[in-house]
Amino acid sequence: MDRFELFHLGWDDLWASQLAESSHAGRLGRISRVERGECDVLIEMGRVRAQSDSQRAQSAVAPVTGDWVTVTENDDGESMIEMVLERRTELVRRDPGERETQQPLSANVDVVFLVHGFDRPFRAGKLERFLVLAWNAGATPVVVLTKSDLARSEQRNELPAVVAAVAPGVEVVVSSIESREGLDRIEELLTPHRTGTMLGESGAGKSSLVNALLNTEVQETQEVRRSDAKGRHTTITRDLLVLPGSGILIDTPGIRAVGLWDAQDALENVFSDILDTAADCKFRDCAHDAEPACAVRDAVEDDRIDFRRLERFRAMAAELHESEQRVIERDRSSRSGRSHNGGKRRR
Ligand SMILES: Nc1nc2c(ncn2[C@@H]2O[C@H](COP(=O)(O)OP(=O)(O)OP(=O)(O)O)[C@@H](O)[C@H]2O)c(=O)[nH]1
Ligand SMILES: [Mg+2]
Repeated sequence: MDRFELFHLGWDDLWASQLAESSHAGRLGRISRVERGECDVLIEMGRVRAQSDSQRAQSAVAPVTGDWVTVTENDDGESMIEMVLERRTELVRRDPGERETQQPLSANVDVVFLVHGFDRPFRAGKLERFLVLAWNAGATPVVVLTKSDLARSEQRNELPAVVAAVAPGVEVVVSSIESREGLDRIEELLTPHRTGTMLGESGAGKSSLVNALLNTEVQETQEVRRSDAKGRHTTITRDLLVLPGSGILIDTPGIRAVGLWDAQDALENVFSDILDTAADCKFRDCAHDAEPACAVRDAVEDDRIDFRRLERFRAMAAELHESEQRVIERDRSSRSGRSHNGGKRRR
């Protein structure tokens, strides 16, 4: 069985002081996969499978890939998750089933690679959404344009500039598993012992990148559909893998759509060009719609701001606002429900 040095898994002095302050009895480890309530945990002695203890309080944090945890054994000798250390960063989306809750995808990631293949059309709106998610997690986004060996030369030159306009200030890495272009840079970004995860559509080449960095075919990959380069949803769990040099990478299932959750600040970060311009609008609460003296609409007229980008910003801002309102409404009705029931009990 593989043994792990904890620092190869990302353990550091800051984590050690956090652990020292908590009361725990179990062994320390990092979650490498969660599947139907069972967690694979990497500990120094190797890999254990632990139950996410049903006896822990309902309110206890449910572990996700990337969490640091302690693991104890119950009377039957089964491994159980005892405690989840407070997360430094957390990648969350709006739960696709229950719209009014959040769903954590992974924890304690430093870098989020936004993976897009040269073999498919680029959609600015999708990248902006992934950027919001990454900034909201507290991680640094990096765009990775995969399959450069398949790109035509003008596409090879143009796409990084198109991406840079949508993601100002965000690093863009062009990569290929065939020529190994860009792989060094990805490794560098994960040094020393930093954790990266990936977001991207099925077939974008996420697992192929992981395999290329591991120099072995650990993750299953599958050819994309010929007609439109669509992937086949090959990866179905979030898997944390330790790279041979330094660094940790979490492979993820492809995602098409992603709902935003409580990400107002991150949205402002992604659309800082629009918000900087909005500072010159006459009205502080200008919606950049029909208000007089709107600096943003002026910028659209002069082609300093792309109209479609403004539309996408407004749509995402409205989505976040509506979600926030629904949460307020839900909390209000659950409070009034509680006091109503209380009244019944008194009678
Ligand atoms: N030519 C070329 N093909 C690549 C490259 N990277 C990935 N591919 C191919 O793209 C296809 C899909 O790659 P995967 O790694 O399975 O994609 P994925 O993003 O993990 O997909 P899901 O697990 O479904 O989300 C496979 O046939 C890979 O061989 C590359 O750099 N160059
Ligand atoms: Mg995959």
